[in-house]
Amino acid sequence: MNAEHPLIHYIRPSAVRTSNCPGCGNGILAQSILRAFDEEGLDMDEFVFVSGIGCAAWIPSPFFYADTLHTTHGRPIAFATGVKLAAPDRRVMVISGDGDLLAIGGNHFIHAARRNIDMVVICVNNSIYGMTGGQVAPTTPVGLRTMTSPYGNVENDFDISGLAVAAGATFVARWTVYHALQITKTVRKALNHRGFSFIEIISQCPVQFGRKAGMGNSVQMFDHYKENSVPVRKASSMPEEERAGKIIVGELLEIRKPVLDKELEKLRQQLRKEGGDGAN
Ligand SMILES: Cc1ncc(C[n+]2csc(CCOP(=O)(O)OP(=O)(O)O)c2C)c(N)n1
Ligand code: SF4
Ligand SMILES: [Mg+2]
Repeated sequence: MNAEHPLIHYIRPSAVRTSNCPGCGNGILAQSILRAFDEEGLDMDEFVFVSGIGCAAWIPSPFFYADTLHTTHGRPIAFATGVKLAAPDRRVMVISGDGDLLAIGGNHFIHAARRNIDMVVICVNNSIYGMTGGQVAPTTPVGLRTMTSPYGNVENDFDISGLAVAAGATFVARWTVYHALQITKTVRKALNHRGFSFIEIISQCPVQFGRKAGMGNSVQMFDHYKENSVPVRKASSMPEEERAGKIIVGELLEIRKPVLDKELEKLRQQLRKEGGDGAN
């Protein structure tokens, strides 16, 4: 029997062995993303996948058999912006971690959302810096003991999807890795949206987060996601105290606004017509 994985042709032949720990949520997410490409019948050659540094950053690079840019910590959106503005015909997808995109990379994130740059950004929110040994992140819940908060985290955590909405993103969604099929559907939608699309994926890091937060192993964390996720429509009619501790999932925002590369092109054409500086 041929037991070849149906998505294997999307994986770079030299990179079929994953570097992720057993039970990590990253594998589920990688499959859900690739299934979206498969179902949309998209050509990976049209895309540039960009990531920073961290376990999540390994999802596209080196695994996706496509043009991938594995950049420096915190800078994938800056590189992705450069790609999109220099080569607007290429489609851009950023896949990286919560620390990478929202701690050191937070400024790039909010300004790319504000400018509505045409790219899909998928953030693996495992509430921790996984790759470097479990340091506190801006997504780490208050009270959690981590390597850098040995007496419990005293800092408030970000609602990163809320931040994306407030900063000006035009498509925003949140799922957990328990929602593998929903992730695929949402990624397909994001791929058909023009502008800054942000998808937050709550994912388990059983090694650096689960055992420290007392959430147990990957199966127990998975059960937690299943039992505590509430669809956004239902959540909107729930009293505040019932919503506490719940993970609000679903598509949170989809609006249309001018997209940066198209606006720049319009400006260039206008300046060319007027014989101004845009002629070059
Ligand atoms: C400028 C810089 N600062 C710090 C680091 C160390 N570093 C590498 S990955 C990382 C955090 C990764 O966390 P996250 O983005 O959440 O990814 P995860 O491993 O959790 O998927 C840090 C602090 C670095 N490589 N470069
Ligand atoms: S350290 Fe955590 S996030 Fe990184 S590969 Fe292992 S389980 Fe996944
Ligand atoms: Mg992380």
